[in-house]
Amino acid sequence: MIKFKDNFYFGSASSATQSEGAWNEEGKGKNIWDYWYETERFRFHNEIGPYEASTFYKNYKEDIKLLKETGHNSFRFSISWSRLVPDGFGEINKKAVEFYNNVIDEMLINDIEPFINLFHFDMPMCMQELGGWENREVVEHYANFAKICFENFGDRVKRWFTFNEPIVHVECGYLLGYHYPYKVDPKGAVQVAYHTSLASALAIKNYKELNQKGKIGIILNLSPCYPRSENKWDLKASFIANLFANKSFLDPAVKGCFSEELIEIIKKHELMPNYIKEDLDIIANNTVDYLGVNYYQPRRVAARASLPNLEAPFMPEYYYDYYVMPGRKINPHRGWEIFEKGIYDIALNIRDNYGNIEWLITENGMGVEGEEKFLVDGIIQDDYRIDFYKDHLRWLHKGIEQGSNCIGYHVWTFIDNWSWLNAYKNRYGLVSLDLNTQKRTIKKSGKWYKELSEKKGF
Ligand code: BGP
Repeated sequence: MIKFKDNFYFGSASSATQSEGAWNEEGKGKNIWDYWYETERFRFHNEIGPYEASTFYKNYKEDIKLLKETGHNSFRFSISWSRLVPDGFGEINKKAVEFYNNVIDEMLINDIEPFINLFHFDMPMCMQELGGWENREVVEHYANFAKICFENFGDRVKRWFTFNEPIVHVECGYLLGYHYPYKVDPKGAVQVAYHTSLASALAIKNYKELNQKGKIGIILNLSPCYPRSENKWDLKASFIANLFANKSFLDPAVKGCFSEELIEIIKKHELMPNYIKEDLDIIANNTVDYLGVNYYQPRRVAARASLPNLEAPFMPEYYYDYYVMPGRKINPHRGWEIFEKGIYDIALNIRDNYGNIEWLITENGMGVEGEEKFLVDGIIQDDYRIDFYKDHLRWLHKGIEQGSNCIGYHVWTFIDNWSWLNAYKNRYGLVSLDLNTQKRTIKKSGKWYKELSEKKGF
């Protein structure tokens, strides 16, 4: 049997924009997603936007009951900045304080430990109008927002995260044209990345000053990089891919500094951000207590086969090609490779290169299209999802046996929810959601997850 410690965290994760709904109710300000959907619906899958999130704002009590029924001893959600502080800074929305207090209290009554994340791709629109993460002033406003959260909820919440997958708003918002403000601006991207690391450190500083005796960390989507071969040029490609994909945020978060090799590349392409020495000190002195790791897929790379277009805006792929490994296992609905051993490689990397810092899996999951076809007697028979979890948990367990300091496993996600790029196309939940009636029904995986959590293994 694969057995985890008795105090191992089992749970799942969610985010405000994807789950709350009530996007314009009870004083909430607009965030970039609300604004973008209002102005450019055609950019959203089937024109379904965040307005149609899974109604946690109204149904949190029922949802927390379902968390209990699916074996959660912990749950991660995010606080919406634009709900709590609608103007970005200044006045606090009392209705939002009441809502998040209710959620936290309801979770605690049910013995579910809250993990709160402060930023999940959801920049308030008024802050974006100031330049978003490109502007140092917004960094300051974010740190104040974080402080407001600690002051209001930190008496009961002892596990915090400053950001979810910060590299996503850098890449998707400033390089790839996937998320608002869909700029293709490498220099802006580097400035945004640097300011995000600074914002995280400032939030950590604020947290420590309040002495609330909890832990604060950051959630990174780590994609272990694998070279096509041992050829030295493939190895170099993989080394550089790793600098951008993983070390860019891992190093400042855990070690308080940026990788020298990455800085060299950034300098070579004349992309250095504006910075001051005092801010670098803030990053150096305010590292994380623990790490959240979202793991979905590895990154396989090879030496570039062609010269990059020197006139095109710089992309990290200047240094490598993606390698499609024959025989790879794939989730065809999302197009992502499934490589369970990646979780073990992450565990050992943290153990060996990041001081064996405490960490947990904060997202891992499988989105499947057309799940209705697995419906038998009203319940989705998602055996493929159970297998997916088991296969990852085996490798995670192996990493723990070899000394990696992993304290939990959270899946993505608890209930089928709206997704940034795919709306409701792919379903990830332990609980299914009927979009017409909002009815929630526990899937086979949800029942299995309860057993897993009770037995602490399988
Ligand atoms: C992560 C995000 C989540 C979630 C998940 C699934 O990157 O933190 O918010 O969306 O991926 O991805 P998708 O919804 O794109 O299928």
